[in-house]
Amino acid sequence: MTHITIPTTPFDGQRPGTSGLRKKVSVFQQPHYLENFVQALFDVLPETAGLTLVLGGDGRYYNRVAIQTILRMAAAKGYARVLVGQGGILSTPAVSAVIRRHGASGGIVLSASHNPGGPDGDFGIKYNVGNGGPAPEKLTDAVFERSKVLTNISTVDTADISLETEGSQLLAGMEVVVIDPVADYAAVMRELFDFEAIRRLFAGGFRLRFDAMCAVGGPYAQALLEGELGAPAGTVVNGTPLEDFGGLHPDPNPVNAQDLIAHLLAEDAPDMGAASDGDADRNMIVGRKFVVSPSDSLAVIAAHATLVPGYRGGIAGVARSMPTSTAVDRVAKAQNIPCFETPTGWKFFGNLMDAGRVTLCGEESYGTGSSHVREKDGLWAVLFWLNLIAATGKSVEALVRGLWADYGRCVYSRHDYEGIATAQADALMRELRASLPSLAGRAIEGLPIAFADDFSYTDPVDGSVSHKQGVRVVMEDGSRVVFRLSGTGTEGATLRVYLERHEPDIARHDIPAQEALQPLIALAETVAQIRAFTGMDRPSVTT
Ligand code: G16
Repeated sequence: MTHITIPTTPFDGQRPGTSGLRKKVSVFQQPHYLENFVQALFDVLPETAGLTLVLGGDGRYYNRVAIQTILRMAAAKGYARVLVGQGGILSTPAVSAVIRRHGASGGIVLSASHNPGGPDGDFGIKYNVGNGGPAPEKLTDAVFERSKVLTNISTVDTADISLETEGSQLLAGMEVVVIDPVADYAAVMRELFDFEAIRRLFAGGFRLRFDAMCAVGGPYAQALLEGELGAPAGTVVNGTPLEDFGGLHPDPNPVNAQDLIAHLLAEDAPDMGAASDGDADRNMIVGRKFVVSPSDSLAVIAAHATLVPGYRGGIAGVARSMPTSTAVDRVAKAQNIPCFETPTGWKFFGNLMDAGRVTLCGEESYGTGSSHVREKDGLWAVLFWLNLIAATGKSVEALVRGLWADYGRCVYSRHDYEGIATAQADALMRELRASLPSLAGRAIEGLPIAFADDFSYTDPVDGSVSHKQGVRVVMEDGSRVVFRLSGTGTEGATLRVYLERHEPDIARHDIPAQEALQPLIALAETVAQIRAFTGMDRPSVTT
């Protein structure tokens, strides 16, 4: 074995987005592409020698190749120890749990989250810091700057090592510990939830269908739900992680998890349905013939948190991303706890959690979580719902209707326009931003506009400021439309239009969302000229 230095030339555009660097697999397969990013990361980390790194991914195509490459580079960099999930597998929340429980200096997650996988799909890499959460912008910016100028990659000349059996081995003097991907995560879940009550729920005949979408959530759901909590075999479907996710698009929403929705609409539907995404940090909750919006899910969890052992002492506060509905704000107000509105991106919650200011947080993009780790956590949300159902004896639908009865319904929808030429998407946002000063005080499509702005956020903990985090047009009654471009796509640009209107009248809670939101939809078209800029006359995905 020898240490080797490989000359390289920087690649364009290795700027990590909201969740690290995500690109087509074919981009990552270019010689030295992955190595460039990893070297840039290792170069800017303040310390690596003698430390412990966590490494794992969602099992998608290229995961195994990338893991061997990173192990060799970590050895060259002088890490003392790398904890790798068996078979290279670790879900994103599990990486966070392992970093925290083992006091590791950080971890590398290999995933493109909910983006499709396989040789023609996407791959991704991101770094999580010592608190278990995604790297802050300061660090990802430094990685990007470094990636533009680095000229050498340091690695070692060794063969691949086996990741199939748990245990310790040496790689060029560095210890590689292959760990059970589920154990640490399961231990955290046992500390939070009333497993006895959930066991009784299943023993009493409660039926759950958990669709892991052939992604990394499967082994976790199988071990906990079927293995430990007594859910019948077959509760977890699509439970084996496949390199191409079996051709599924592992994004747990009603459009991509159609099969789950069909089962929950059927006459013999189970009591509850749930799905998780590629790296198991997102979740969707479905009742019998009843789909729960992620914003409502967060609000229900917050409203009943003290029924769950890990939260019995109360919650310090809640946080949601700006485009997420204000349902949780209403719960927080009633409980007299703070509610923070952050930009989109899980990393913004980390500071608030580390400072003890929030316990629960969530996003409209099917992410919910708490301070037990520093990532959103799909299975955690499912266990939370199971615990609430066990504790209250109420169905999924009854819990949501209870929320609406107490606080009114925040009618909500997101319209996505995918695959827009980047120049067109940028032009749309530019024009929209330019028009903002003229919107306040006007009525458009019969809706009086109170204000329109581009969301800025000052982190209450470290004072850092993030600008241009999404355009919002807010009506006098508080209903609103938000526009932003996705930070997670790999093809062209995606425009997201978020629509929200509060409906206090219980008699109107069953009006379909698209109908209830029609005036806001019309306003969105008028102010942003979506058709003209995108050439599309309807969204590609409506959730
Ligand atoms: C990532 C972040 C989330 C964020 C989402 C936004 O999700 O972790 O916090 O809400 O991106 O996606 P977009 O920019 O496309 O709207 P994930 O699950 O892809 O890591």
